Parts: sequence; structure tokens; C-alpha cells
Amino acid sequence: MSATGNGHRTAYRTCPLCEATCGLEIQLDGDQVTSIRGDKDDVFSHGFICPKGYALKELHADPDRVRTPLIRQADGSFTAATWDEAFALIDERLKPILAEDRNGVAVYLGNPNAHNLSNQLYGRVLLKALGTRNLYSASTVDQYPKQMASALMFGTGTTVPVPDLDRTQYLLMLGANPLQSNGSLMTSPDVRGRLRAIRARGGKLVVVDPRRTRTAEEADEHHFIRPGTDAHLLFALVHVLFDEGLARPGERLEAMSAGLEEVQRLAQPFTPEAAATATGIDAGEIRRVARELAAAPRAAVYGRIGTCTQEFGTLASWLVDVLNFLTGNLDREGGAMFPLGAAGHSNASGTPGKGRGARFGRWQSRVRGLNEIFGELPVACLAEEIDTPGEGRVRALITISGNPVVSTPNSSRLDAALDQLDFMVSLDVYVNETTRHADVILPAPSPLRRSHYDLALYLLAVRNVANYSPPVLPPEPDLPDEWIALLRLTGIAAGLGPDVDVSALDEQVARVAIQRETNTDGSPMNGRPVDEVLAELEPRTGPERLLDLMLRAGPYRLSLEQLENAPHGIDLGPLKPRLPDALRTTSGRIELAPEPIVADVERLCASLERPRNGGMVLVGRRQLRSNNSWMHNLPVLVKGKDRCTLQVHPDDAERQGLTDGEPAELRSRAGSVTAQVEVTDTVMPGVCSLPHGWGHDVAGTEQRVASAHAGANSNLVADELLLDAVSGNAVLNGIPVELAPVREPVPA
Ligand SMILES: Nc1nc2c(c(=O)[nH]1)N[C@H]1C(S)=C(S)[C@@H](COP(=O)(O)OP(=O)(O)OC[C@H]3O[C@@H](n4cnc5c(=O)[nH]c(N)nc54)[C@H](O)[C@@H]3O)O[C@H]1N2
Ligand SMILES: Nc1nc2c(c(=O)[nH]1)N[C@H]1C(S)=C(S)[C@@H](COP(=O)(O)OP(=O)(O)OC[C@H]3O[C@@H](n4cnc5c(=O)[nH]c(N)nc54)[C@H](O)[C@@H]3O)O[C@H]1N2
Ligand code: SF4
Ligand SMILES: [Mo]
Repeated sequence: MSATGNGHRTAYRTCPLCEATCGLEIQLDGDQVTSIRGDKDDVFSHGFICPKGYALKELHADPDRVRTPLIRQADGSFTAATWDEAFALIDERLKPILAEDRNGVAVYLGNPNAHNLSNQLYGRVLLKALGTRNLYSASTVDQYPKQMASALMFGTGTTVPVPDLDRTQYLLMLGANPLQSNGSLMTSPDVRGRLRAIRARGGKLVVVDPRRTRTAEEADEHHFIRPGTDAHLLFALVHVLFDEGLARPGERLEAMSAGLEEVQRLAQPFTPEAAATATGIDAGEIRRVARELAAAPRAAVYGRIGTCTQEFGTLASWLVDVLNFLTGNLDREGGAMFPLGAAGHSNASGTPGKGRGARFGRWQSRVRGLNEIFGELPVACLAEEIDTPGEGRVRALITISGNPVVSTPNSSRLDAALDQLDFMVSLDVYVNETTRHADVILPAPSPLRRSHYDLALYLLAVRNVANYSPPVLPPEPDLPDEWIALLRLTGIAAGLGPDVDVSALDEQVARVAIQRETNTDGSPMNGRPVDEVLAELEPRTGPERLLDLMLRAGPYRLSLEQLENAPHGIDLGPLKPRLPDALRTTSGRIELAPEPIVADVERLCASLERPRNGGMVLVGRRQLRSNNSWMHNLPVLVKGKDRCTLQVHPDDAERQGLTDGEPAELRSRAGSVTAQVEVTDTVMPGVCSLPHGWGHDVAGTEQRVASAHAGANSNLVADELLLDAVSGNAVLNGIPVELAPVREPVPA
């Protein structure tokens, strides 16, 4: 932070809104933010910023943002309360439910937790104290198929290869649109610049997407693909590599792997011809892409939300890295590499090259018997766990930074189910579609009033970096950082009552974390007395103390002080090969053919025979000025033309009698929704696209701007019964739908 006269000063802070981790330069006059722009000295983003980064200014000032605890009254309205009143009520209402059944209290964790240091570090403390098996999160409408495949192949869910964007010469990208999303499972500010650089150095970008996206327009080549058939395409690429003797992982990779022959056997039925029928991509083109991928000096295959939130999400995610392996590009410069985070990277701690591996399905959901994954149950079954009577029913819910009523499939069922809860608490910054059901809302400070370090996203970065931001502004006296609320909830969950001694509990949390290090082989703290390490971290408390510990114990042996002295971040260099040390499988090998994945190939084979009846399917899309469901209350982001449109190909529009700009009704097994049609040949025939996160026209919310730009909720038609069989992740792309014109005008 640098200060000049008259209260004018400049602060630097990492943007917490998406995975790109851009550095912001924030000008302030006293407490007022006067401007936000990209920090050109940021070691990673070099001044890049998107419109959401600027929007932090409006988010900070948004009069609709919740600023005190709220308690819901009998008539449904909310009244302001003190923190003590709120926690007393929570204690009173949760205690009897917890006493009867720990699993009676469910938790839903939303996406912003991944961008919030306090919540990442203290959310898990609360979960441990609660001891519930009913844990749900946005990860099962997102990336768990990828993390599951990674865990089975490499040993942990954060051992996810990312494309080495800055050095690759060939990038095959499926189901991602980083020009709108700014990248995901690939922390990479200014993706457009980095993609353009690939082409500028003579490389090639190939995009596979049922829509001709902005990213596709940047590419050398774009292939439309029938939604949900990426695994067919990827298997066919594998098939061609084996068939033509192009499967050459190289001695190094081969020596540390298991299951190569099994992969070859599994790929047999997936001839380019068979895949062509399923995917709609010509067999000759599939052969050519396979040959080019094999011939490229350094290549990477990368898949994201379109390959995860679909019927064969785990298979597709697995095949992406099978291809990276077969072409020798796994763990190689310019290929798909493993980042090394400065703090909290489980594959960098303990014994190198071997671990406990991954286990799934340790328990099942009560109603549908769905498997546990990474300690969670699929969020697609949350509603039924509430609305199905019987022993073990979910009776209370805590949501933390989540809006599942808009973000998860069959929203209307969940919306109704929340009314059947005995008690609900939401930690959130808005009264929105979900939190309006809560009995108590606990607010969180503006991002500018809390510190930041991207614990999760640096584990996925295309370059190793570390950047810590102190709060730009001091906390408001009555709006403390979220770790304090999380510890008070922990006190309640642990039976210590609503007034737990927060600093004593925090010290206990730190001691447990230190003890883990002092007990870990290879840790610089191994064997040291806990008190001694604790003293070294003084006078820090809260998230800063834990972060400092993690940085010191981390692979670069950094300290928080070093990061505090580097407001533009510390560049730790380009990605380096990390195998076999990063492996944490029980075998110490790359498991190319893990059993749960192999078992699902049969289902994929069966789908080859599926008749293609010409029906319509729905896919989603992301838009630059949007962020899932929660930034639609900021005028700077919603101004201009209505963006929540239903994109339909001209041929389909004609066939169904749909007119551009007119409303259409979209129907599925789960429900229906009305949206305005946009006729465009950027979607392939047979596919329509509606963005998610909209539908703000429900009663009882307090988001004036969002309500005036309501849009339609695509998850009213997403079907909670359609899942990726392996992971339990929801199918949000490739949902069978019917379309019909609506004569009535769409309500504004
Ligand atoms: N149909 C369809 N559905 C989808 C997707 C899709 O592609 N298609 N994508 C899915 C994906 S990838 C995701 S990640 C999910 C997102 O699903 P969710 O995480 O459930 O939804 P968000 O819209 O991110 O909601 C974030 C919530 O956090 C609150 N919030 C914001 N900042 C803070 C803070 O600092 N503290 C607290 N306590 N709360 C805060 C917001 O007010 C909002 O209520 O949606 C999924 N749903
Ligand atoms: N502006 C903005 N940025 C965001 C978000 C946001 O809501 N808005 N959300 C953030 C979050 S939580 C996430 S998880 C990331 C996601 O980041 P991305 O994965 O890059 O997200 P999308 O832009 O939705 O791109 C998914 C693409 O998959 C395509 N697709 C759909 N079905 C299929 C299919 O079956 N096969 C193939 N090959 N493609 C398919 C869609 O047409 C779409 O273009 O974005 C993050 N960034
Ligand atoms: S790209 Fe993401 S991190 Fe960068 S400014 Fe935009 S929202 Fe923030
Ligand atoms: Mo996401």
C-alpha cells in the first residue's frame, strides 16, 4: 500500500472473483474507492483485468449487500439482529437436531469459498465439528469428475495436470470457453493473450464445442460436437494412436505407469467411424487430429466444464490425461504439467512418490444410494434428502457462499424442499433465491475488507506464483471476517454454546495444524515442539497464522512476511516436471486404468448403439459480465442488452416455429422455463443454449438490480436424476428438452 497526501492512496489486491487471480491496482480517497485497474506490475497478470474486476467497486458499495445479521420473522420478512442474538438462536435451534442425529444437519458450500482464505481454512474446522455426512457443494455440479479421475490416476484430487499454455505448440481444448470464463482448472490470467501467443509462435489451437464460441473464433480449427460425446471422440483419438503406432509415451512415463495394455484394449470398439456417428465429427478429421496431436513437438489436451458436467464426465476427464500420457506430453514442458503451489499442496508433503491413494463411496446417500465423493454427496440429491420422509432425513441446512436454488438441477424441487427444513442458516452477502429461506443470515465483509491468498487456485496455475493481499480497508466494527463466524458456529457444533472463546478456539486450530507438520516426515517442522512453532508465528492469529505456517512448511519455504513485502506477488517460475515425486497412488505409479473408470466403459460402449432421433438437447454457456448467479445486482455488469437468451440454430428455429426475440418454452422431465429466443448459427443444429445463474424474479429476495434483470433459470429444466454415473456429478450439458413458441410475452 502506498499513501500520498489528502488520503489518496493506492492498494494492490488479487481479484477474488474468478480463477484467473488478476492483480488489481485500487485507488482510494479515504474509504472511497475511486478507481480499479489492472496491476501492470503483477508478476502473473501483468495488468490484465476483465469487467468483473472493475465491478468490485460496485460490489463494495452495493446498498443491497447484507451488513448485519438478519433473522427471519414469521411473516417471512427479515429484521436486523446483533451477532449475539443470531448465534443464540442458531444454538437454540441446531442443538436438539444435532443431539438426535449429526447427519440431520446438512451443509452446502458454494463456489466463492474457493476464493476466500477464511472460508477455506475455517470451513473445514466447522465441518469437522459438525461431523455430518450430509455435505454438499458446487463441486458436484462442476469439476469433481476431473478431480476424481486425477485422484484415481495420480493419487490426490489436487494432482490435476494443467496445460502448459506458455510453452505448448498444440492445444486441443474441449468444453471450455476461457475467453468468457477466464479459464478454469487452469489458473491463467489473460488467456486470450496466452492463446494468441501459441499461434504467434507457430503453434495450433483446436477447439471442440457444440457452440462456435469466442474461444473457437480465436482457434485455427473448431469442431462442433454433439453434447455428451467427448469421451467417444477422445477414445477414438486413443484408438487411432494405438492403431497407427503413434502411442509413444516414452520410456520415462511408461516405466512409472500401470494399465497401458488395458487402455489399448478398452479403446478397441471406438473406431473413428463409430465415434463419428456419436459425435458428429467426421472420421477422417478424427484421424487427422490424432496424427497432428502425436506429431506436435509439445502438445496438451485440456477439457473443462463441458467435459465434466455431462453424462460421461469422468470418462472424458480421464481420457484427456490418457491422451496427454500416450503422446508423451504428460509432465513435460509445453504439455500437461503439475503445478507446485507454495502452500497447502498435499502432493508436495509427506513421502514423495507414494501415498494413500483415493477412496470413494465410503458412504451412500440415504434416498438414492449415491456414493460419497471427497467426503461429499452429490448435490443433485440434496432436495430428496430433505423432502423424503423417514429416519435420517436432513432437517437443517447451513449454506456457506452458495445459491443452490439457482445453481443446482431441478431448482424448483430444492426451492420447495427448503421450506420443509426445521432450520436454515446462510453465510452470505445477499438475500437471494436461496438465502431468503434461511432463518438466520450471517453477513460477510466486502472483499476489500478482507485479506486474500488463492490457496486453491495456485494449485492449478499455469505458472508457479504466490501472492498475498492484506485487506485494502480495515474491517467494519460490526462486520468481522468470516472465520470468526465460522469458529462461533464450530463452538455451537461442538456443544460449547453460542459464546465460545474465539481466540482460544483459534489457537487450538493452529495447534492442530502445527502438530500435523511436526508429525510429517520431510516437513521443516518435523519433530519440533508445537509451542516453539506457535511462538514463531506470533503475533499472527486467524487465517494469517495458518497461511504463514503453510508457506513456511511449503516446498519453497516462503513466509507470509516475504509475501507482504511483495505486493505484486512472487514469481516462482515456469512449471517443472514433478513425476514420479508428485504421485500419491498406493502403487506409486500412474494408474492408467483405474477400476471405477474401467467399469464405466461398458456404459459408454452401450451408448454407441443409441439411436440418434433428432431431438433437441440443452447446453449452458458463460458470459464475461456474469459470475454464476451472484453478480447480477451490479449495474455495471447487467447494463445493456438482455443476455439471458436461448440460442437456437436457424434450422431448428424454423422447424419449431421460433422467432428471434420472441419467447419460447423449454421443457424437460424436470420442469419448464420460458426464455427469449436468439436465433444464431453459432450453436450446432439440435442444440440450444441457455446460460445458468439467472431467474431472479422470485419473491422475497432483496436484490433490486438483479430482480429488474431477472432472466430465466436454466436449472428449472436441468434434471436432478441425470448424473455422471461414476462421480455422481450432475449432467448440465446435453439435457433432452422440447421447445415450443410461447404466445404470451415473457414477464419482465
Ligand atoms: N445449469 C448449470 N448450472 C450450473 C453450472 C452450469 O454450467 N450450468 N455451473 C455450476 C458451477 S461450475 C458452479 S461453480 C455453481 C455455482 O454454484 P453456487 O456456488 O451455489 O452459486 P453462486 O452463484 O456462485 O453463488 C455464490 C453465493 O455466494 C454468495 N457470496 C458471494 N461472496 C461471498 C462472500 O464473500 N462470503 C459469503 N459468505 N458469501 C458470498 C453470493 O451472494 C451467492 O449467494 O453453479 C453450477 N450450476
Ligand atoms: N464470466 C464468467 N466467468 C466464469 C464463471 C461465470 O459464471 N462467468 N464461472 C466460473 C466457474 S464457477 C467455472 S467452473 C468456470 C468454467 O469455465 P469454462 O469451462 O471455460 O466455462 P464455459 O464458458 O461455460 O465453457 C464451457 C463450454 O462447454 C461447451 N459445452 C457444453 N456441452 C459440451 C459438451 O458436451 N462437449 C463439449 N466439448 N463442450 C460442451 C459450452 O458450449 C461452453 O462453451 O468459469 C468460471 N468463470
Ligand atoms: S478475469 Fe477473473 S480474476 Fe481477473 S479481473 Fe476478471 S474476474 Fe477478476
Ligand atoms: Mo464452477
